Amino acid sequence: MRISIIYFNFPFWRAEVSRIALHIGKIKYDDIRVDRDEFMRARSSGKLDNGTIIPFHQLPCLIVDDESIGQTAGIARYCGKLSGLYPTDANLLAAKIDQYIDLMTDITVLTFNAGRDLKPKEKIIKRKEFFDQEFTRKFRMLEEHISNNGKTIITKNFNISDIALWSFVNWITSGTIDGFPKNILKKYPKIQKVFKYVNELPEIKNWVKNNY
Ligand SMILES: N[C@@H](CCC(=O)N[C@@H](CS)C(=O)NCC(=O)O)C(=O)O
Repeated sequence: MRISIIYFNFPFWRAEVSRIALHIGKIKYDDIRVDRDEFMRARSSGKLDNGTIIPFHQLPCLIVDDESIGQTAGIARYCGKLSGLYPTDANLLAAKIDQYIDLMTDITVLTFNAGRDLKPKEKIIKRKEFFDQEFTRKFRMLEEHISNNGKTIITKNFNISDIALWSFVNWITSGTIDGFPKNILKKYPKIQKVFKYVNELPEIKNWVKNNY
């Protein structure tokens, strides 16, 4: 079986969760990175320049043999199953994991859309307001529902949602999102602990060393 993950050449969580799951699971795959120009062509045609189909004209995209699969969460589940980081026979645990990945997807979409069509001055006001209100409301809910074990989102179970959260936190604390302060984690001790636990894993350190 030949696996590829297609995304841009940067470590955004939508692709990182699957790239890192496969890395941890020692599953061989092609880590294909496309530039913006090629993506813009694929966005309009639904195909990469070499003819690879990109369903829904969005990235990330997973290729298994000659089948193309879109959507971050579905790709992450597939890669998680191959890597032992997502259950294949525990439906309730699977649903618990899914809810966190889907929440991160919701917050991501809200973040990209906040103030999107406004002029720069109004945009920054809107984005600060978004951070203070809707983002904080959702992020608090995430904090509230994380386990108290100081390591993982779900008690006794390291899985793709922990990798997604680690990468998601890297993004929101990167200082690159308009209207977001850098010290976001201060008020979120449980999220901080999950981040720290994942950040210290040897496989993650190794990934960071080789890719960032
Ligand atoms: N629902 C999709 C959204 C993916 C998405 O929006 N990807 C961006 C790049 S990070 C993209 O392809 N945007 C172009 C578009 O939506 O047309 C997912 O969760 O994977």
